[in-house]
Amino acid sequence: MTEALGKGLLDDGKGMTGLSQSVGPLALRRLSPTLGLEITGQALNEAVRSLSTETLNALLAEHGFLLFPGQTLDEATQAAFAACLGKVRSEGATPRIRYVSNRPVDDAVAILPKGAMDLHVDQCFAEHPNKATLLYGLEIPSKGGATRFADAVAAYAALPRGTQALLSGLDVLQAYGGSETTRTATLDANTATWRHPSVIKHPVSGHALLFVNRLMTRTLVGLPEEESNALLAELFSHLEQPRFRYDHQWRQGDLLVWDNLRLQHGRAEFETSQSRVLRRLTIEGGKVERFVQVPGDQTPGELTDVSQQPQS
Ligand SMILES: O=C(O)CCC(=O)C(=O)O
Repeated sequence: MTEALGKGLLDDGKGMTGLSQSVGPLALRRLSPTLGLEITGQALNEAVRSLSTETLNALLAEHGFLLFPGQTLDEATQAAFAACLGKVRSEGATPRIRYVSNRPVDDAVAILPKGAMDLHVDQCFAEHPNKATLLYGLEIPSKGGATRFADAVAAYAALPRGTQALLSGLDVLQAYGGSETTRTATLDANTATWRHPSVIKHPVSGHALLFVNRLMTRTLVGLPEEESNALLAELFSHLEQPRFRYDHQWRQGDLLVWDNLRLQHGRAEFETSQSRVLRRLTIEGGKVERFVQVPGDQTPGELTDVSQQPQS
């Protein structure tokens, strides 16, 4: 139902890049063959009246991220829009607003100030990872600082069947600690961790997705340490290939909304002498479900099939 809705709005049957279409007063444009939909033509609060919550979520599942450029949003307007997508993460009755910022923003909480950030999934180290993230661009450096994405659904589908089969029985330990931005050899003693399946079912599309990311996935549970490290390194490189990636170069006034399970995200390096200030809200997710593979319905890819290699 939701996929059909998303497709119905833009599908020409040819998977064309850059295909544009009007839906009432809104102009919709694909940003790449598989990822990203730009929605223009109206201020956000009017756009929300044109697009129901169901349609917004269907578009998000279909395109991975939605871009609403040229917006002027205060905290309340951004939070009201977030509420159209699901349950906003809150602190008591107040939406949890954070500024991803390298300078203080009044008395608000500023996080993740500097430098490149490895790909990750927000809150994958907790029982219920977030469903979606909304970032709004307030101050943008002249160079660098793109938000980087990798499509974990496409990456899974491109794995060889043997690797898919191996992963289907494995869990991963997700953890966040040590460094906020890059993978470290060791973790802090008080690091938050959660064990999840290594391949999960997307709650909206039902697609399998690779639930392994460079910043937060520490081990494939049950494999010897060396084997786990080697396979994880291979999976990280597989996910980060250009064919699964998209970088969003920010402009002031962009509102970006992404599906936190299908897309892993991170950040490119930027010149920290310039301000980079983004306002962030997140949408709560639910229970994570293991993907159960139906034999024969995935296309094999090019990753070395580790399950076929002799054990040392
Ligand atoms: O700064 C960015 O582009 C991404 C920040 C981030 O990882 C997050 O908001 O979860």
